[in-house]
Amino acid sequence: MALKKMTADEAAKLINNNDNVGFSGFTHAGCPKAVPRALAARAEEEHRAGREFRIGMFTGASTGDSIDGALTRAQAVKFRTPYQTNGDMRRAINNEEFAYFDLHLSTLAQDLRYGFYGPVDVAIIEACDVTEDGEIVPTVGVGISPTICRLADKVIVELNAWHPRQLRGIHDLTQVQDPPHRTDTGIEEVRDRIGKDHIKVDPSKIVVVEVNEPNEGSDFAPVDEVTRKIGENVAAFFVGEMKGGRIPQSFLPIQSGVGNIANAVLAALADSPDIPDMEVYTEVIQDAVIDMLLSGRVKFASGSSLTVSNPCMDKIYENLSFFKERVLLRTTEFSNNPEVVRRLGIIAMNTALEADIFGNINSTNVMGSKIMNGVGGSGDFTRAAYLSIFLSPSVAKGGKISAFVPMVSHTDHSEHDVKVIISEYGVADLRGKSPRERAELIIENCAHPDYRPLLRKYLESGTKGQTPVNLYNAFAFHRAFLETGDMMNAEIK
Ligand code: 0RQ
Repeated sequence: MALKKMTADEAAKLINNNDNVGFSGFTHAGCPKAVPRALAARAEEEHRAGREFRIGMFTGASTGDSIDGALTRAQAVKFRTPYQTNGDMRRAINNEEFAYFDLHLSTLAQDLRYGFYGPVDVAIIEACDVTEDGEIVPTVGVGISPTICRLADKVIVELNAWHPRQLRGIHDLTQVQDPPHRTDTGIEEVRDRIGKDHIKVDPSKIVVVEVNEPNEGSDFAPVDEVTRKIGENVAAFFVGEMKGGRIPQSFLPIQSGVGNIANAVLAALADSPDIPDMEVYTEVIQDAVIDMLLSGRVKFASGSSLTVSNPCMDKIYENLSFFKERVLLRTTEFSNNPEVVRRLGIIAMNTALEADIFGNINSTNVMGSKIMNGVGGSGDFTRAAYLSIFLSPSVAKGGKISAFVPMVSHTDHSEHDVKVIISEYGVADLRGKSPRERAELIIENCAHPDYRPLLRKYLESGTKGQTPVNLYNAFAFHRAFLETGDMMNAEIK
């Protein structure tokens, strides 16, 4: 049976007001573009005609501007989950224009199958190939695609000729069984394959929209003095751990979060002669990992997306057979699966917005109330990791914000999950330490020297007890920033 073909505008008409829509991809990678933009235009048209038009949105993680940006600007969003990074969407969420709920990324696909968030009416999937019998081959980001294809009544395939058909074979696509029938994942090594190279969908549910559009990827900021120093501190810490016999000589697979700091840390690991060639088991495979695969420093990388700049994407496509032997793209429920993370002994490295002196981490909410991006996969990895490490520059906004505060204004990862914190000043190894000992290490080794006296004063003001907090002063830093624009003006009484 020939698959139904239509334009993006026609496909957008298949989506109704109040529908819940699932989007393929993970970060900008693997996301559809033309159909969501057409959907945004449709929403605007409906609004002009005086009709309601808003949809619920399920994604793998953040998306490209054609999804989160365009639909936000068209006021077409009813709710959105999980991670997002789009400036317009972030502003709208913080302006309470629609409901946003933040989830650990590995849980969304199963929660959708459990029916926790209502139906998935339509799935929009970017693909490099689709066959008449309903085999869909995603492009470079997977996310929750197999689950939304299974649950949705309609599957709109955005067939993007910018991505070569030969990508088939780079994916490992399957879904876990739901309780009470779940077994173990079967992933015992980073490179283990347990699924198929395509998603199988009843072809009568599929409509195809043919496009040819580049990825919406952006470049990474160049490594600066602070991120370079954080990277060097991470590398030196790993070397010490190997010498001390706490990390095996063959090393362990690493996970690194998204963003500039994560990219800089990987570059530092690549440059360290004392760290052996490694494997990566992570969610986003960024530019630094591609360079490390080419140089041989990374032997194999498993992730949910190739979140790379377009020049880096060109490098991959020029040498695709090389990368297909060394890269696997999985659904998020496998790339971020805590069972696998604990079994493989993954070293997890994620970035904090702020940490408190006892080791609690805020990765998501600026000053407690304004969402930045979301928890992403950091929690999937952190609690189950062999070693969970949080990275942060000691200050933000030109020194007016200290990343190390008396008490975090929002908690994503608790002191019970966080083993090591690293800034450009040094390493706080929190393993086996009491809250007071942790505070001393974080203040002396990680905080910016200008903030150390204030933090010490806070610690001295704390009540006697297991965790020496002072509830009267706990938010003195945040209060000073809100009132004067500078945490240095904090008053500790
Ligand atoms: O803003 O550029 O406007 O100055 O936050 O900070 O230092 O460039 O770091 O790009 O690595 O992002 C935590 C946001 C860090 C990210 C976060 C401001 C700072 C700057 C970015 P400006 P940097 P990064 C994988 C794992 C949570 C989820 C996670 C993140 C901007 O890493 O979203 O780990 N992590 N997921 O100035 C106010 C503070 C601040 C602050 C920094 N305390 N208060 N602003 N900034 N600290 C992801 C996935 O799952 C896909």
